[in-house]
Amino acid sequence: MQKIIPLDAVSLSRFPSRNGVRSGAGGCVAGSCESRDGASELTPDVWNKVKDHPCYNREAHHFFARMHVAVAPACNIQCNYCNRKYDCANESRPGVVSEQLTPELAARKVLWVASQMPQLSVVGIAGPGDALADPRKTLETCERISDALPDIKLCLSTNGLMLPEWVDAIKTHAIDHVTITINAIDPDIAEHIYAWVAYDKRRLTGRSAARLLIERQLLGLEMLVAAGTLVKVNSVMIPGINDTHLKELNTELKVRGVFLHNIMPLISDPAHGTHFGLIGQRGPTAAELKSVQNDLADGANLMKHCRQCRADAIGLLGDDQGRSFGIDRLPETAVVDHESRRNYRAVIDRERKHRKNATAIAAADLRDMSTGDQCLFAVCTKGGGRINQHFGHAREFQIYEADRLGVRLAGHRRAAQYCQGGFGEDDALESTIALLDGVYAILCARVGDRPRTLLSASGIRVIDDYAHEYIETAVAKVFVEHFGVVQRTANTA
Ligand code: CLF
Ligand code: SF4
Repeated sequence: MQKIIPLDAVSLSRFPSRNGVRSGAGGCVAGSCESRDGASELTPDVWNKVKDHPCYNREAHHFFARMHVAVAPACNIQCNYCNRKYDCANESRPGVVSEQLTPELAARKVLWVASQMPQLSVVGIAGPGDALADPRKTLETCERISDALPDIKLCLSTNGLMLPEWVDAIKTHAIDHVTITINAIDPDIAEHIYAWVAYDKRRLTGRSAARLLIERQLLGLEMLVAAGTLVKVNSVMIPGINDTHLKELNTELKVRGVFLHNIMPLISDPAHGTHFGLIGQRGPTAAELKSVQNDLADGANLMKHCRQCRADAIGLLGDDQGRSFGIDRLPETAVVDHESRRNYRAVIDRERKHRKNATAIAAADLRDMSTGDQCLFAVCTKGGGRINQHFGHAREFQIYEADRLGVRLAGHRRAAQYCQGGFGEDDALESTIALLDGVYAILCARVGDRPRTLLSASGIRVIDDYAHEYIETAVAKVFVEHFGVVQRTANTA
């Protein structure tokens, strides 16, 4: 294997927001291999829109943060998986917020967060209801944010019912990214997902409600694509209801030019008070979700790094800092250091080039292998695309798959944190072991003796030799080493 010289990790959490700038990695050559995330496959206009968007570009999610402002409480449909009355500060799922904002407060809060967090690149309006049920608040918020911070990308999420009426306004307000939640394009399936749809002063139920919603969603989607807006479609995977329909949906979305399709597992718990929670409708297992994603490999491009965020989430995906920015602490004024924001982007540009180079070298090593096998790896990371988190601090594991075609992000699995400040929580460890079913190895920056012993006893390798290395290169090294041993053993047998 060629030698990869690791450069200093970019410490995102310690990046100075106001004074001074860390110097980044330099002197590297961009690799030749581009993924769907890369500039080479996209027009300059589209690349400019997605380059720093943590949801639309999976590489960007290692470096850039999004912020949701909860200015849209109303909704015009009722999904059977939604209950906006329930709020728990620890709960991460769409529709949940701890505070609602006026457009004026939302814009002030964005300035405050941007003054503290140079990683902030996108502001999204994702509820807690529907962003277009009362579009005046959504559009006024966007206007205020654009005026105050022109380098922020705007994003919104909608059920699509009112979309056709607002495509022109979305364009005028420079909202380049729109997510539509479409769970089915067959009314016979969709009628089991929606309790009612309110449109034109009427409340529809059953099949006619589902048909109207689907018509409006697809019309809005086509209009947005024609207008040059990037469209992502979220679909909630509901076993026994729409799981076998997702392939047909994905094919339709590809034909209609969506940029990404995000299959989200149903979150269902009776405590949330949703219809599905109360009737015991289960969500898919990680294996079921992966199986559907594998089945869609030739369709519309899939997003696999979604964290099903709250409607008031702030920060890197998977590391919600929303509680640090409560409205009760909102300052009267906040000064954004624009130079610091520009410097952060320059550092990240250099880091990305170096990472791309290292990843290309690792990919070349994998291509030389003769195995057709694939392995799953669980990675502990705080961001920056590096293995830089202690096992005991992980509240989620990023799952990567490796084979001779490369190393790819396959999703994430949420976990209970093992380390409780001085002692380890054995129950959490037990649930983590169950959660990591099918995983070959965990890569982390450090790990304690007890978790190492118990994880190893359950058949999961625990590796902390690659602290602060790039995820893809470390995974590739372990994969090559593992199958090298397998190969040698077979040859000498
Ligand atoms: Fe927010 Fe959605 Fe924009 Fe992202 S979230 S409005 S596109 S800025 Fe992202 Fe969160 Fe998944 Fe949404 S991880 S739930 S896909
Ligand atoms: Fe809830 Fe969104 Fe469905 Fe409205 S569209 S019911 S806010 S999930």
